Amino acid sequence: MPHSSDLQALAGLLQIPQRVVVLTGAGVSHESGIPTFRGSGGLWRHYRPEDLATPQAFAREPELVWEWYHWRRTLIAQARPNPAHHALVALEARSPDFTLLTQNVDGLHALAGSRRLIEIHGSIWEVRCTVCQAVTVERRLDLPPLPRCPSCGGLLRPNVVWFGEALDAERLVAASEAAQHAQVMLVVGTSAVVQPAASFALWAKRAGACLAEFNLEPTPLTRHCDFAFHGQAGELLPAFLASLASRL
Ligand code: BJW
Ligand code: ZN
Repeated sequence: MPHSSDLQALAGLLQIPQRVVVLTGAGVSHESGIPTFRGSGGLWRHYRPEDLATPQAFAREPELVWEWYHWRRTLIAQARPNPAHHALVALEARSPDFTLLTQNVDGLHALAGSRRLIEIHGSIWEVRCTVCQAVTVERRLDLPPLPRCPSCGGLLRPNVVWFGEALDAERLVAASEAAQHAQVMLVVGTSAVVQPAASFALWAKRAGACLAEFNLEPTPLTRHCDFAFHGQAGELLPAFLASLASRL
């Protein structure tokens, strides 16, 4: 089925209250100066994911993995939410039933003011003890190269989900339920290749949702979408919100 790129038509659908779910990825934070993972300038072009984002890599070379996370934490600490993050806050405010599922670990959705938010891959601002499993918020940037747990002395790790690791069970259930009950699902700035996140959109579609993608380029999900908009999320989403507002 060919998809539409008519923002007004998508805005028209939301004139009637709908259960809205949004799935975001690294593309949403790109305009805040945070590199994406894949594609030109993506993090994976310089580092192999299996070297950095797996439990095996951390067991083998925790210094290297922490070095990467110290660098990213410093970069993200300087970043501010962009118009795409703000547009999603505005969409939440006008939607009676709204859930934002993000793969991003940077915390920018929360900083922008999103509240009905599930960070399915965790947060770069939390650490977890590899021994006692305690999770704590840690925003200091001057951590030692290999930070240790203040309670038990165990090695700390970023509280994020690496390849081969299970998503937090509660978040996974909440995200799956939201996806399966969505009437409209917006998929923004994700390459839609990492599971299970990419499948949330397909489950929503299978359960009858209208699927709309906002991305610089087509993804494996595009052919399943009812709407596909190509461009910068920071321009497309505010334009979409403006279309909604002009219909009030
Ligand atoms: C713009 C833009 C602009 C740019 N405007 N757009 C089934 C089949 C095959 C494999 C698997 C499977 N199930 C599980 C797997 C394995 C694996 C997986 O998916 N592998 C695939 C790569 C093949 N999945 C897992 O391992 C997951 N775990 C799991 O399933 O566990 C099962 C299990 C059960 C029980 C016990 C044990 C295990 C976990 C996945 C964790 C992913 N982790 C990372 C790192 C997080 C921490 C960190 O950030 O440091 O998450 S990897 C990385 O990819 C990160 C991201 O969240 C994730 C997705 O990337 P994203 O967000 O899509 O970014 P990009 O860069 O890929 O795309 C950016 C997009 O934006 C592009 O499309 C651009 O065009 C666009 N863009 N600028 C609009 N301005
Ligand atoms: Zn501990």
